[in-house]
Amino acid sequence: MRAEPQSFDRVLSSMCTEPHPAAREAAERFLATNPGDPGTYQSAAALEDRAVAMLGEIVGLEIDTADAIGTGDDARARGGEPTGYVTSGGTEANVQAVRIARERAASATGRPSVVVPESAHFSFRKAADLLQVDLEVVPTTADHRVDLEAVRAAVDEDTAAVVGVAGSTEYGRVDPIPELGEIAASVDALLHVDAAWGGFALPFTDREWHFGHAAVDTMAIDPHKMGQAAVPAGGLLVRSTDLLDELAVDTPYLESTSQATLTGTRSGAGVASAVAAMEELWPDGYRDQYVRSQHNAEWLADQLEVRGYEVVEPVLPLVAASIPTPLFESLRAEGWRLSRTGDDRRVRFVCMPHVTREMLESFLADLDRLESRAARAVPSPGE
Ligand code: 0PR
Repeated sequence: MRAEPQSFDRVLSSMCTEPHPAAREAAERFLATNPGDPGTYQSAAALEDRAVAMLGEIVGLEIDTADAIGTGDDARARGGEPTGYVTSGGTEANVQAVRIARERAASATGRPSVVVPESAHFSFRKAADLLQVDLEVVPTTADHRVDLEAVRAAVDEDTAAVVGVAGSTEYGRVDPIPELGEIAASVDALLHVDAAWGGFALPFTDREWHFGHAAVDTMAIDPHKMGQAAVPAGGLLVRSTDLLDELAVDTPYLESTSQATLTGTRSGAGVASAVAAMEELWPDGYRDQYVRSQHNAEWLADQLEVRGYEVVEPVLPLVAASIPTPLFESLRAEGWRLSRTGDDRRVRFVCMPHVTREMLESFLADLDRLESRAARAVPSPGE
């Protein structure tokens, strides 16, 4: 096999990044372990407890490590303790959160629904399909955050969960989480927060978004995005073990008694790399990275504005800008990895840790060169 992975030096569209060296090393070391079988792979399972405890610290959820997944009866007997597990990514965390809510719902019609903003990731569509729940998509306002009035109008006795996004995929926006919690509680629904991408940046902002700030029941936060862990390492955090138990199935021939994960065999590499990255970077390394990435995003936004492009200002390190399609295509042809929003085809620049100022300068130099070439190609009026 001679293929090489892509280099990150022109990647501006991805929510993944170069893993931290310690995370890469840990991933390699734990490649052949399976935390899905904690009775056999005990050190991987212990690392998962550690991962969940550290994620809990990041999202304001105090977790007794003994209560993390894999401990079966013990955890259940204690009940009510916050917990979670390392998922394959944000998709699994979101699917499982919807599954918890569906299991919990005492739906009047027998067909529970989940209210999501239009800014929600497409994984909620997968969840709705798989779990046969209705997805009620509500609009966002001009600032790309969920329209609270529309959420109030959408919830009813069939609502199993209300979803808020803390760091949206397309615009990096944070929904008003405490208000969504109140609306969810008013109809006895759960509140799920999707912080899959934003979760490792948000602790360093002044926004109210975490378990300690609001009535959050479940949350997605992915080490394999801003957390600088290797893929696959997502996170699902749950306010209490009785909620996680909604997912548990019995595992008769394993030494552990039940399993709440969606996948069975799963890589210990993601788990180990998540712990290694968080031990290296939480909190100072993540803070420094957030500050660097946010400055880069703001600098890029200014540079694009000066050049006359319409820019959606970065709240988190993600800039969206209107760049004409032919120019977008020329940039892609030069090797720049760019992608666009679904609605008005704005180019998204995700300022992940591998995105440096030098890289952005080199991008802008290409943009200017291609732009002036395009301008020269258009005959001026009267020619
Ligand atoms: N929630 C949010 C807010 C997300 O942005 C994403 C993924 C997910 C959930 C789903 O996470 P997983 O992809 O880990 O299951 N957002 C990116 C997207 O779909 C994922 C991505 C990552 C895309 C790397 C490209 C890429 O190179 O745009």
